Amino acid sequence: MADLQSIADVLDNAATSARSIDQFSRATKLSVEEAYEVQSLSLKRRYDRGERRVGLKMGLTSREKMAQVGVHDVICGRLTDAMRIDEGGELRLGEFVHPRIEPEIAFILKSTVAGPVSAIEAVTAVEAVAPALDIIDSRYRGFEFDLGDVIADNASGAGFVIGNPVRADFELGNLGMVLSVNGRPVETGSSAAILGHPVRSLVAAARMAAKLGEPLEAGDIVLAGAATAAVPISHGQAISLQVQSLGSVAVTVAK
Ligand code: OOG
Ligand code: MG
Repeated sequence: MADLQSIADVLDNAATSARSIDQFSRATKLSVEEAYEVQSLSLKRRYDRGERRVGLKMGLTSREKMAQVGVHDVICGRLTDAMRIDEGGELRLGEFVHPRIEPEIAFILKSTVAGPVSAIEAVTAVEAVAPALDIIDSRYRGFEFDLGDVIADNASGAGFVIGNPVRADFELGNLGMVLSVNGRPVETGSSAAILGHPVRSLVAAARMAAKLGEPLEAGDIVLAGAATAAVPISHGQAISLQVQSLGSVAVTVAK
Protein backbone atom coordinates (compact mmCIF):
# COMPACT_ATOMS: atom_id res chain seq x y z
CA MET A 1 0.00 0.00 0.00
CA ALA A 2 1.29 3.43 -0.97
CA ASP A 3 2.30 5.85 1.78
CA LEU A 4 -0.50 8.35 1.21
CA GLN A 5 0.81 10.90 3.70
CA SER A 6 4.21 11.14 2.04
CA ILE A 7 2.56 11.52 -1.39
CA ALA A 8 0.44 14.34 0.08
CA ASP A 9 3.58 15.97 1.51
CA VAL A 10 5.39 15.81 -1.84
CA LEU A 11 2.37 17.36 -3.62
CA ASP A 12 1.93 20.13 -1.09
CA ASN A 13 5.64 20.96 -1.23
CA ALA A 14 5.51 21.03 -5.04
CA ALA A 15 2.56 23.44 -4.93
CA THR A 16 4.09 25.79 -2.37
CA SER A 17 7.50 25.85 -4.07
CA ALA A 18 6.05 25.92 -7.63
CA ARG A 19 8.28 23.02 -8.72
CA SER A 20 7.07 20.15 -10.86
CA ILE A 21 7.33 16.51 -9.81
CA ASP A 22 7.14 13.11 -11.47
CA GLN A 23 3.78 11.42 -11.84
CA PHE A 24 3.13 8.98 -8.98
CA SER A 25 1.43 6.65 -11.48
CA ARG A 26 4.88 5.80 -12.89
CA ALA A 27 5.61 3.88 -9.70
CA THR A 28 2.24 3.30 -8.01
CA LYS A 29 -1.24 3.68 -9.41
CA LEU A 30 -3.51 5.30 -6.85
CA SER A 31 -7.11 4.10 -6.68
CA VAL A 32 -9.77 6.82 -6.77
CA GLU A 33 -10.34 6.36 -3.01
CA GLU A 34 -6.62 6.58 -2.23
CA ALA A 35 -6.26 9.63 -4.46
CA TYR A 36 -9.04 11.52 -2.64
CA GLU A 37 -7.43 10.51 0.65
CA VAL A 38 -4.15 12.06 -0.58
CA GLN A 39 -6.07 15.19 -1.60
CA SER A 40 -7.62 15.40 1.88
CA LEU A 41 -4.22 14.94 3.54
CA SER A 42 -2.55 17.62 1.43
CA LEU A 43 -5.48 20.00 1.99
CA LYS A 44 -5.15 19.33 5.72
CA ARG A 45 -1.66 20.80 5.52
CA ARG A 46 -3.14 23.95 3.99
CA TYR A 47 -5.87 24.15 6.65
CA ASP A 48 -3.19 23.68 9.34
CA ARG A 49 -1.37 26.70 7.86
CA GLY A 50 -4.55 28.76 8.28
CA GLU A 51 -6.18 28.42 4.88
CA ARG A 52 -9.94 28.02 4.87
CA ARG A 53 -12.01 25.87 2.52
CA VAL A 54 -14.41 28.10 0.54
CA GLY A 55 -15.86 25.60 -1.89
CA LEU A 56 -15.32 22.97 -4.50
CA LYS A 57 -14.14 22.90 -8.10
CA MET A 58 -15.45 20.33 -10.50
CA GLY A 59 -13.12 19.11 -13.23
CA LEU A 60 -13.29 17.25 -16.53
CA THR A 61 -16.99 18.00 -16.90
CA SER A 62 -16.66 18.80 -20.61
CA ARG A 63 -15.58 16.71 -23.59
CA GLU A 64 -13.06 19.39 -24.57
CA LYS A 65 -11.29 19.07 -21.23
CA MET A 66 -11.38 15.28 -21.22
CA ALA A 67 -9.83 15.25 -24.67
CA GLN A 68 -7.17 17.79 -23.69
CA VAL A 69 -5.83 15.76 -20.75
CA GLY A 70 -6.85 12.22 -21.72
CA VAL A 71 -8.71 11.55 -18.46
CA HIS A 72 -12.41 10.79 -18.83
CA ASP A 73 -13.92 10.95 -15.35
CA VAL A 74 -15.53 13.85 -13.53
CA ILE A 75 -13.32 14.84 -10.59
CA CYS A 76 -13.34 17.48 -7.87
CA GLY A 77 -10.88 19.52 -5.86
CA ARG A 78 -11.12 21.96 -2.98
CA LEU A 79 -11.02 25.75 -3.22
CA THR A 80 -9.40 27.67 -0.37
CA ASP A 81 -9.41 31.37 0.44
CA ALA A 82 -5.68 31.59 -0.38
CA MET A 83 -6.38 30.49 -3.96
CA ARG A 84 -8.72 33.41 -4.61
CA ILE A 85 -7.57 36.30 -6.79
CA ASP A 86 -9.70 39.45 -6.80
CA GLU A 87 -11.71 40.15 -9.92
CA GLY A 88 -9.63 42.59 -11.99
CA GLY A 89 -6.56 41.60 -9.97
CA GLU A 90 -3.16 40.33 -10.94
CA LEU A 91 -1.59 36.92 -10.82
CA ARG A 92 2.15 36.27 -10.62
CA LEU A 93 3.54 33.49 -12.79
CA GLY A 94 6.35 32.83 -10.30
CA GLU A 95 3.83 31.32 -7.90
CA PHE A 96 2.89 28.61 -10.42
CA VAL A 97 4.64 25.83 -12.35
CA HIS A 98 2.93 26.18 -15.77
CA PRO A 99 -0.50 27.71 -15.23
CA ARG A 100 -3.44 27.52 -17.62
CA ILE A 101 -6.73 29.36 -17.45
CA GLU A 102 -10.26 28.07 -17.99
CA PRO A 103 -13.64 29.71 -18.64
CA GLU A 104 -16.14 28.61 -16.01
CA ILE A 105 -19.37 29.38 -14.21
CA ALA A 106 -19.49 29.62 -10.41
CA PHE A 107 -22.46 28.85 -8.18
CA ILE A 108 -22.67 30.58 -4.80
CA LEU A 109 -24.85 28.72 -2.35
CA LYS A 110 -27.35 29.99 0.20
CA SER A 111 -28.06 26.68 1.91
CA THR A 112 -26.69 23.21 2.45
CA VAL A 113 -26.93 20.82 -0.48
CA ALA A 114 -25.48 17.43 0.35
CA GLY A 115 -25.60 13.89 -0.87
CA PRO A 116 -27.77 12.64 -3.72
CA VAL A 117 -29.98 15.60 -4.67
CA SER A 118 -32.19 16.36 -7.65
CA ALA A 119 -31.46 19.22 -10.05
CA ILE A 120 -34.40 21.14 -8.51
CA GLU A 121 -33.01 20.71 -5.00
CA ALA A 122 -29.59 21.85 -6.19
CA VAL A 123 -31.00 24.96 -7.91
CA THR A 124 -33.00 25.83 -4.79
CA ALA A 125 -29.74 26.04 -2.83
CA VAL A 126 -28.21 28.58 -5.26
CA GLU A 127 -27.97 32.18 -4.11
CA ALA A 128 -26.26 33.52 -7.23
CA VAL A 129 -24.15 32.61 -10.24
CA ALA A 130 -21.06 34.35 -11.59
CA PRO A 131 -18.65 34.17 -14.50
CA ALA A 132 -15.42 32.64 -13.21
CA LEU A 133 -11.85 31.86 -14.21
CA ASP A 134 -10.19 28.69 -12.95
CA ILE A 135 -6.40 28.81 -12.84
CA ILE A 136 -5.09 25.29 -13.07
CA ASP A 137 -1.49 24.29 -12.52
CA SER A 138 -0.72 20.60 -12.57
CA ARG A 139 2.16 19.91 -10.25
CA TYR A 140 3.23 17.11 -12.62
CA ARG A 141 5.96 17.46 -15.23
CA GLY A 142 4.57 18.21 -18.69
CA PHE A 143 1.03 18.69 -17.32
CA GLU A 144 0.60 14.91 -17.72
CA PHE A 145 -1.23 12.66 -15.29
CA ASP A 146 -3.61 9.77 -14.86
CA LEU A 147 -6.89 9.87 -12.92
CA GLY A 148 -5.30 9.08 -9.54
CA ASP A 149 -2.49 11.60 -10.05
CA VAL A 150 -4.82 14.50 -10.86
CA ILE A 151 -7.28 13.78 -8.05
CA ALA A 152 -4.39 13.62 -5.56
CA ASP A 153 -3.17 16.96 -6.96
CA ASN A 154 -6.43 18.71 -5.98
CA ALA A 155 -7.73 18.53 -9.56
CA SER A 156 -4.86 20.86 -10.60
CA GLY A 157 -6.52 23.66 -8.59
CA ALA A 158 -4.23 26.63 -8.07
CA GLY A 159 -6.29 29.82 -8.23
CA PHE A 160 -9.69 31.21 -9.17
CA VAL A 161 -11.36 34.53 -9.93
CA ILE A 162 -15.08 35.18 -9.45
CA GLY A 163 -16.92 37.95 -11.29
CA ASN A 164 -19.93 39.86 -10.05
CA PRO A 165 -22.60 37.41 -8.80
CA VAL A 166 -26.09 37.73 -10.26
CA ARG A 167 -29.37 36.07 -9.26
CA ALA A 168 -29.84 32.93 -11.31
CA ASP A 169 -33.48 33.42 -12.21
CA PHE A 170 -32.95 32.54 -15.87
CA GLU A 171 -32.01 29.42 -17.82
CA LEU A 172 -28.29 28.58 -17.53
CA GLY A 173 -28.28 25.68 -19.96
CA ASN A 174 -26.88 27.33 -23.08
CA LEU A 175 -24.99 30.54 -22.35
CA GLY A 176 -22.30 31.68 -24.77
CA MET A 177 -18.84 31.96 -23.23
CA VAL A 178 -15.88 33.81 -24.77
CA LEU A 179 -12.40 33.71 -23.25
CA SER A 180 -10.19 36.53 -24.52
CA VAL A 181 -6.51 37.31 -24.18
CA ASN A 182 -5.49 40.93 -24.81
CA GLY A 183 -8.93 41.58 -26.27
CA ARG A 184 -8.77 38.73 -28.78
CA PRO A 185 -11.05 35.69 -28.37
CA VAL A 186 -9.01 32.51 -27.86
CA GLU A 187 -11.71 30.02 -26.82
CA THR A 188 -15.45 30.14 -27.35
CA GLY A 189 -18.01 27.71 -26.03
CA SER A 190 -21.30 27.27 -24.29
CA SER A 191 -22.36 26.40 -20.76
CA ALA A 192 -24.05 23.39 -22.42
CA ALA A 193 -20.56 21.88 -22.76
CA ILE A 194 -20.54 21.42 -18.96
CA LEU A 195 -22.19 17.98 -18.60
CA GLY A 196 -24.97 19.18 -20.91
CA HIS A 197 -26.05 21.71 -18.26
CA PRO A 198 -23.97 23.31 -15.47
CA VAL A 199 -26.60 22.39 -12.85
CA ARG A 200 -25.64 18.74 -13.44
CA SER A 201 -22.17 19.66 -12.27
CA LEU A 202 -23.63 21.18 -9.10
CA VAL A 203 -25.61 17.97 -8.48
CA ALA A 204 -22.38 15.97 -8.85
CA ALA A 205 -20.57 18.43 -6.55
CA ALA A 206 -23.20 17.98 -3.82
CA ARG A 207 -22.77 14.23 -3.97
CA MET A 208 -18.97 14.25 -4.12
CA ALA A 209 -18.50 16.85 -1.36
CA ALA A 210 -20.75 14.87 1.00
CA LYS A 211 -18.77 11.73 0.23
CA LEU A 212 -15.57 13.59 1.12
CA GLY A 213 -17.12 14.48 4.49
CA GLU A 214 -17.23 18.20 3.63
CA PRO A 215 -20.85 18.82 2.54
CA LEU A 216 -21.58 21.97 0.55
CA GLU A 217 -22.97 24.71 2.76
CA ALA A 218 -24.32 28.25 2.58
CA GLY A 219 -21.64 30.62 1.26
CA ASP A 220 -19.72 27.89 -0.56
CA ILE A 221 -18.54 28.46 -4.12
CA VAL A 222 -18.79 25.68 -6.70
CA LEU A 223 -16.87 26.00 -9.96
CA ALA A 224 -18.77 23.90 -12.49
CA GLY A 225 -15.79 22.99 -14.69
CA ALA A 226 -14.34 24.41 -17.89
CA ALA A 227 -16.53 24.79 -20.95
CA THR A 228 -13.52 24.68 -23.32
CA ALA A 229 -9.93 23.48 -23.31
CA ALA A 230 -7.58 25.33 -20.94
CA VAL A 231 -5.26 28.05 -22.26
CA PRO A 232 -1.62 28.44 -21.14
CA ILE A 233 -0.89 31.95 -19.85
CA SER A 234 2.16 34.17 -20.00
CA HIS A 235 3.59 37.45 -18.72
CA GLY A 236 1.64 40.66 -19.22
CA GLN A 237 -1.56 39.19 -20.62
CA ALA A 238 -4.97 40.72 -19.94
CA ILE A 239 -7.42 37.84 -19.69
CA SER A 240 -11.18 38.14 -19.62
CA LEU A 241 -14.21 35.94 -19.85
CA GLN A 242 -17.58 37.12 -21.09
CA VAL A 243 -20.57 34.93 -20.26
CA GLN A 244 -23.90 35.69 -21.90
CA SER A 245 -26.40 37.14 -19.37
CA LEU A 246 -23.84 36.89 -16.53
CA GLY A 247 -21.30 39.54 -17.45
CA SER A 248 -17.55 39.30 -17.35
CA VAL A 249 -14.58 38.56 -15.15
CA ALA A 250 -10.98 39.59 -15.72
CA VAL A 251 -7.46 39.12 -14.44
CA THR A 252 -4.05 40.24 -15.63
CA VAL A 253 -0.79 38.37 -15.55
CA ALA A 254 1.99 40.42 -13.99
CA LYS A 255 4.87 41.42 -16.31
C1 OOG B 1 -7.58 18.93 -14.39
C2 OOG B 1 -8.55 19.96 -13.86
C3 OOG B 1 -9.69 20.17 -14.82
C4 OOG B 1 -11.74 21.49 -15.39
O1 OOG B 1 -12.40 22.52 -15.29
O2 OOG B 1 -12.04 20.60 -16.20
C5 OOG B 1 -10.54 21.33 -14.53
C6 OOG B 1 -6.65 19.50 -15.44
O3 OOG B 1 -7.06 19.69 -16.57
O4 OOG B 1 -5.47 19.73 -15.12
O5 OOG B 1 -10.32 22.18 -13.69
MG1 MG C 1 -11.51 23.94 -14.07
